[in-house]
Amino acid sequence: MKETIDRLRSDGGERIAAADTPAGIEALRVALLGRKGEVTLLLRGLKDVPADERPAMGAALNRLKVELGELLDARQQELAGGASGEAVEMDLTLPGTPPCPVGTNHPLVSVLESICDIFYGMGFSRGEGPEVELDYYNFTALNFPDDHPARDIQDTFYINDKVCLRTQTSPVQVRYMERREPPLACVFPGRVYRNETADASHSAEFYQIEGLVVDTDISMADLKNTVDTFVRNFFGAAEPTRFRPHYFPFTEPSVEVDMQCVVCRGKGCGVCGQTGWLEIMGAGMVHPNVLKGAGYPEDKYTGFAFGMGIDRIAMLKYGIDDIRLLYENDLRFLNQFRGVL
Ligand code: 2U9
Repeated sequence: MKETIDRLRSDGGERIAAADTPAGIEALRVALLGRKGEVTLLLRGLKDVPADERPAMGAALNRLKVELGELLDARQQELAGGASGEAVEMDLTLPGTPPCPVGTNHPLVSVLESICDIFYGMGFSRGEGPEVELDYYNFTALNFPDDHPARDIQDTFYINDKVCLRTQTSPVQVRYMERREPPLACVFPGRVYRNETADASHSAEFYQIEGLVVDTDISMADLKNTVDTFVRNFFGAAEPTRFRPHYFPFTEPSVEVDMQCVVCRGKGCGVCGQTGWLEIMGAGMVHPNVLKGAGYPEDKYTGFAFGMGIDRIAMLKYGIDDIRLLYENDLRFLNQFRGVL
């Protein structure tokens, strides 16, 4: 029996080392240690061993059983971890982990960047500033009279008496002028806040881009040319534009700018309210009080400024009929712009 035990030790060890799948190891465990396994049968045969040899044979057989069990466990673990570099049994028909979709810009950001690109092409640079702003920069420096309705608590989110969420990006331009001498040409994109109830065309937060050009001899003709160049580049066709007189505290004269309706080409439709025109921005010549407030010498410089809602421009270009879609982050909506913008 001693020889059988020795043979089983070396032979069993080799067979375990040669097994190359977890299922193969389980089959070996049954063949060696199972109810009818080779070691089990030897243990049962102990009764036929002479009584004086039985204790030593029993101990040797138990050691063999433990050794083979340990070898089986070690090989099983090796195969499960693939540590040996040998083939691991796996079910290739199981569905894989879906790849994490690559992120993409929000359509508002894409529109913002493509508007900026057009102005960079005309020599503008870009400025940004704080969203939490002093009442001074948001209103006073922009020539808002103390009792102007836009200062009303209805429209402005106040943090305290002197601090509010900016209602336009214009305060950034005042800060910009304070630190620079003309000539300057710069666009100022960013998020702004107004205390409004949300509906299809209003949101308490939205995106604006404003532009400012200050130099000697800047005129409304420069403004018109800049606006037309923007419209031609952004909307892709030479849509006519028109100026309508308007009032803003920070510009004089002030205008609202319309472009011919992109849907009906001026004939009148539901999108343009049958007028044939779409309002795209406000603009004007920078008010002398604003230039003076920035510390520029009186009568030396003139400038124009304009402002538009990026949401509105995106909605016009892509036929979006509800501004709230731009803030709900519904992937069914957002994914329509993947790879398009
Ligand atoms: C300075 C001087 C002048 C910026 C301007 C507008 C006209 C305008 C609105 C468009 C739609 C805001 O998003 S909106 O509601 N803006 O109509 N903004 S001129 O004029 C400035 C800005 C800064 C120092």
